[in-house]
Amino acid sequence: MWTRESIQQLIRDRLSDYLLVIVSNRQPYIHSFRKGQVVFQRGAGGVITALDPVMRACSGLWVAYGNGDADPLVTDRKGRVGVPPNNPSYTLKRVFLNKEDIDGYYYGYSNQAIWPLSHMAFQRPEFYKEHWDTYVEVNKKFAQAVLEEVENKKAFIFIQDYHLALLPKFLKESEKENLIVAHFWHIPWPSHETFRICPQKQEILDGLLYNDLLGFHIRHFCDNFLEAVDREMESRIDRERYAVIRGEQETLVRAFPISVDFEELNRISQTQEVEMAQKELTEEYNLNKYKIIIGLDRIDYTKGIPERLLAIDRLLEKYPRFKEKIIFIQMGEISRIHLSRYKMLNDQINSLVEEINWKHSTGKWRPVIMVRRHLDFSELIAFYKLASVCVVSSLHDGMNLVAKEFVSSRSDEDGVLVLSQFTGASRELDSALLINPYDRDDFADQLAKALTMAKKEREKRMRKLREVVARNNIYRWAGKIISELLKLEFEEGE
Ligand code: GDG
Repeated sequence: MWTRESIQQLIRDRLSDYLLVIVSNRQPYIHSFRKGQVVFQRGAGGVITALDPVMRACSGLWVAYGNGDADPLVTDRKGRVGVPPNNPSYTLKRVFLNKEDIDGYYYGYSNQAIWPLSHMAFQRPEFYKEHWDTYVEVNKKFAQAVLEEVENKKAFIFIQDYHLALLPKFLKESEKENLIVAHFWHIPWPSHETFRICPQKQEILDGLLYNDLLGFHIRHFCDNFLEAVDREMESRIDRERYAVIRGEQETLVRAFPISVDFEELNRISQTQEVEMAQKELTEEYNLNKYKIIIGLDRIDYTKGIPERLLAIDRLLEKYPRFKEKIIFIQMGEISRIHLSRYKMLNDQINSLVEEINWKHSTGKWRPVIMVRRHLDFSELIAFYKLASVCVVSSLHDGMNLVAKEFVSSRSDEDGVLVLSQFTGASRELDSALLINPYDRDDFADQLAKALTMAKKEREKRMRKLREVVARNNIYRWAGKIISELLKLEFEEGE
């Protein structure tokens, strides 16, 4: 079983003469001003949970966009700062981007072109030449930041996500020796029918094929990627080995399903702090007498939030006996709000909540509560524990960590997970109630089934789900990728 300690050991034993570099858009630590004071915060999410301990063990380098308002104040001339700030053990190098960079690279090409292109959510991607040009420039800035620090050292470079598709190319073009480059693509890779509309498809594939290792969550996305390469690029594909060969360069394409820190979530879920939070939330939202259904997402059109609300509406229409018995709580922070599509979604969700509450409410009971504030971690776990049912209804999702967090938090082995079959997570979590979010009637039926499921069956399913996440934890994800990289190193050495 992979643990934080075993992965730290692997790094110390096998990676000691390499510099390990992680590159991502999002940074592991953010400095900001609060009441005139500089404070820091650790970033959230699976990648940071998994890779922060790895970096601490090997004193590596993490290169990321410095988005905190106090970031420039604490960094040196080259944008570097020791982190964790209270006990520095590795270097964070911040790439500072201006407003035009962010508009073109982040809001523009990454989130108006690649994001909708990669998700089957019937959102038309928008391709603008200016966005692409900025995307290229920002990828160059990241490459420069990495190369400046690597100098002539032997380095493993591990790139995160779709913001940096061209970075492998710019790194390898530097012709530095001893660079091994891996990349993990956190979102789906679309089918070729979809991908081929992208005007920059060849440049993107070309950029990614400078990687030595390219990872996706599931085999299906690897297959889609190989299909795109087959149709668009001059190359040889070795289907047995899942490898693409172009000249001297070979790219291995592998599935590594990302996960969560099961042990840690399981532990935290049993702390007094979480118990307190449960009590406070129950009081704050007056939840005492009801069965709770929860949903938690970044507010994004891929997450199927309107579909979920419509299923709750249908549930109450079809099974009125649940009236005054259940409450559905949707939590989630607004994201990418500068994009009009996200503003529209937000308005759509608000009006659906209004409508459904108006339609079904009786006396003081209202079926839907929307929680819009950022939840701290113990509140989040408290909500997972309060829930009889957790609903994940993404229209398309690379993995979906909420499903795995819910399962990890249920040390009581109770609670039902209702999970979209269009998430990467559904491949592993097949003891959940799997739904098609587009099928409103069946979705409502599955919710009814979840709400009335016998305790024995709930426990049986939850135990199976927990076994899967405990085994396939976040350290296994990182460990498998690093082990694969180490194989590459040894091949080169022989
Ligand atoms: C991409 C892919 C893939 C949300 N609100 C709060 C909060 N969260 C946390 C959740 C969870 C995370 O955000 C969301 O993770 P997901 O995996 O669901 O989704 P994406 O952001 O779309 O991530 C996805 C992932 O990359 C990893 O590879 O699984 O498919 O789209 O951890 O807990 N956390 C706190 N307060 C909140 O209010 N503390």
